[in-house]
Amino acid sequence: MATFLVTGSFGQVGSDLIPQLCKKYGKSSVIATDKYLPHADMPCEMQVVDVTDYKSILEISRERGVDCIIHLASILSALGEKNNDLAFSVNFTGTYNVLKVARELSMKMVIIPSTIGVFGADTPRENVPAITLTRPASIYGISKVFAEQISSYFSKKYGIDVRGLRLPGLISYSMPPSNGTTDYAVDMIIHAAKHKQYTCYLKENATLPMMYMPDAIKAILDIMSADRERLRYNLEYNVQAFSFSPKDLENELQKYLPDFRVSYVPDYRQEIAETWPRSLDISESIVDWNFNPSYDFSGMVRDMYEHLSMGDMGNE
Ligand code: AKB
Repeated sequence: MATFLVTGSFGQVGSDLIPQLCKKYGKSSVIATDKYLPHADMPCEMQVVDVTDYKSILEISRERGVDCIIHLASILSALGEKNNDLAFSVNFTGTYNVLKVARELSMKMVIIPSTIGVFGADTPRENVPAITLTRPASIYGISKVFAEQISSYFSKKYGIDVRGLRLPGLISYSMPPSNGTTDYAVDMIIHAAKHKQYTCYLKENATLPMMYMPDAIKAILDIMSADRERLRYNLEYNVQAFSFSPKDLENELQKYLPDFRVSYVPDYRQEIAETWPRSLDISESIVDWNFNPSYDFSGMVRDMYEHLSMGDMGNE
């Protein structure tokens, strides 16, 4: 039985992943860590670990016999633009520290999510393949290109099994996202569920790849248990379930609330969104590890709207 240490556990992905990890591998196999512990309960042990501090990750991993780190701690695109130093220390140093600990303790596996943020203005906009130009415009994107490259390096040079996938914008109701460019989508649905109008910081036609959180969690668990022999990449797997623009989401929400209206006041996040693709080629994820999302756009909006109308944000 493996022992998993999860960094950045109390963010948007961790809040949904930890309960599913506990369900699949048992509560005693999971250590949820973050820089600060929240008041919210987790179904497993919680510990403070600062990923920018190598010793902090090493000590707990050695003490507890950790053999897989799931490295979720990351400063997302919007905050990274406001605080380059923070993005550098968490995203570059933190990722390097995690890989060094994995090497030091000869861990079985490391999981590191990448992002659509690795693409840049000179990447094709539609149906982007896994291997293409990755020259991003944001420090977040640059840090994830670094994560992709250093993971391949550690994998080839030290034989560490590093796996990941390029997450698109994620939609979830358990925990609001924080400081990303794609966060508007969750915010817009929250506003609609509260019968409030919404001001969007992206342009109405800013189409981006997206996915509902249950499909993202399933994808992470699936790539973790995939046959290594079948995986041709480390982190470069594209995943998405659908693409939509803010206007598409406004129109979909009007099916539930005909009076719902959005005004569009683009800010610096529009400049980030403009460098990201509108859609991805996910064929290699399907072939290599059977990526198979179940929610389509309208199914996701219906489920989100129902949960948020029942006041579920932060409750699951
Ligand atoms: C962000 O908007 O920064 C993230 C991402 C697409 O990686 N949600």
